[in-house]
Amino acid sequence: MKILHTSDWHLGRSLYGRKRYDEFSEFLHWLKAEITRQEIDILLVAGDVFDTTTPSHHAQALYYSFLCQLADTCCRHVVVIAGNHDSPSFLTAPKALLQAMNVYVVGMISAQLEDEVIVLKNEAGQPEAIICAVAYLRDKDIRTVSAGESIDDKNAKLIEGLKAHYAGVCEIAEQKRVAFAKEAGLKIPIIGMGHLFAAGGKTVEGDGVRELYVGSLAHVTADAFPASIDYLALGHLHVAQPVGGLAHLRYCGSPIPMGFGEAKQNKKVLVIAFDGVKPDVSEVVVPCFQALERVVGSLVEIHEKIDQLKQAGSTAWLEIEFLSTDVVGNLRESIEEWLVDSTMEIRVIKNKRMSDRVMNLSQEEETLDDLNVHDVFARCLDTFDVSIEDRAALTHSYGEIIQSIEDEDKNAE
Ligand SMILES: [Mn+2]
Repeated sequence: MKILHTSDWHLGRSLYGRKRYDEFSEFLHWLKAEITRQEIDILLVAGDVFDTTTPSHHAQALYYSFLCQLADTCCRHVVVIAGNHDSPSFLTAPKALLQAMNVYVVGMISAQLEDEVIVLKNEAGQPEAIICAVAYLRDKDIRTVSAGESIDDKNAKLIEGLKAHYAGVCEIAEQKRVAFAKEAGLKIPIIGMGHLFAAGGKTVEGDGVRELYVGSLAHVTADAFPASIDYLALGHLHVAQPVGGLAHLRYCGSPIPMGFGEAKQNKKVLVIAFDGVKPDVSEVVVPCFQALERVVGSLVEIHEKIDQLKQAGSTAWLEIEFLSTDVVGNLRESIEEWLVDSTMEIRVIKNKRMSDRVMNLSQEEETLDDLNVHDVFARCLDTFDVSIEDRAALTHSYGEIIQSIEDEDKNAE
C-alpha cells in the first residue's frame, strides 16, 4: 500500500497582488499524474487546502475538479484535514457528497473521538489503514481556562490538551487494529495527521506561515504523539522536514513556494510505501512552475543580474531589493526599461536603505499588504515608545486577540 502526503496548497493565494492560479492548476495536474505513475492508493492532505476561509470560486473549482479527476485513478481514498487557514465549516459543508467519492474531510475536533478515526479498505473490502485525522486544534478546543493562570500555565495546559487528544484518538485506532488482527489476522498501519507547529521546526523568512499564538505548541515534541502511530503526516510548516529527527514523523512542506524566501527550496511531496506497518518514506521533488528570483544590490548589480537572467531566457517573477544610500528617483522606470524585451515580471521593488532612514514613514512602494498584523503592532509600540519591559506582555496579549480572531469560523451558522 502506498500513500502520498501533501499539505499547505494555499489555493487562491497571490504574491504581491498577482494571482497564481496557473501554478496551482499545473501543480494539481502534475499531482494527479504522479499519483497514477506511482500507483498511489491513499492521498493525505494535511491542512491549509485554501489560503482563506472564503476561497474564491476559481480556487474552489480547482479543488473540486481535482478531487473529481482522482476518482478515475488508482487512488482509492483521500483524507483531508483543515489547517489554520481553512474554515472548518466551509471545508466540511460538502462532506456527505465527498464521502460518496471516498474523500473524507475532518474540519475540527469532535465531541466523538471516533469521528476522527477513519478505517480505509482495500479493493477486497478489507481494512488496509487506520487514519487518525486530527485537524488544526484551536486554543479553545483543547484548553480549559482558569482565572489567574500564568502564560506558562496556559502553554503547559495547551500541550497537555493536545497530547490527551492524540492519545484518545490513537487509543480508539489501536483498539480497532487489535480487533482486525484478531478477526482477520490483519496487521495494518495507524497513520496520524495533524496541522501544528512542532518543536525545532524550520521556517524561512517570508514563507507566510501564519504565526500561531498557539506558538506555545512550538514546544510540542515528538513524544506528544503516541507510539502506536506508524507514520505521522503533518502540515503547517512550508519546509519539508522530519520532527525530532524521526523519519516517520514528517512535514512534507508546501508544494509551491509561497514567497521569495522559499524560492530556492526544492518543494516536495512524500510517498510512503508500507511493508506491513513499516513505512518507507521517499521524497518526490515538485517541478517549479513559476521561477521566483530575488535580485539584491546596487543599481549596477541589479542591472548585471537582470542581464544574466535575460541571457538565460528566464521568465521569473522578480523581487528587487535596492541597497544603496543613493537616492534614485526613477528606480522603477530604470528597471522596467531593462526588462522591456523580456517576459520577466517585477513583483515588488524594495528600497531598503531609504526605508531605514525614514523608519516610521511608509517606505516607497510599501503598502499595508507588505506588513503582517504583527509588524503593524510592532510599529505601533515603536511609535508610542513602549518600554522593553511592557512590550512582551502587550505583544503576547495582542497575539492572543489576533489568534482568537483568526480561529473564529465566521460563516459557521
Ligand atoms: Mn498552516
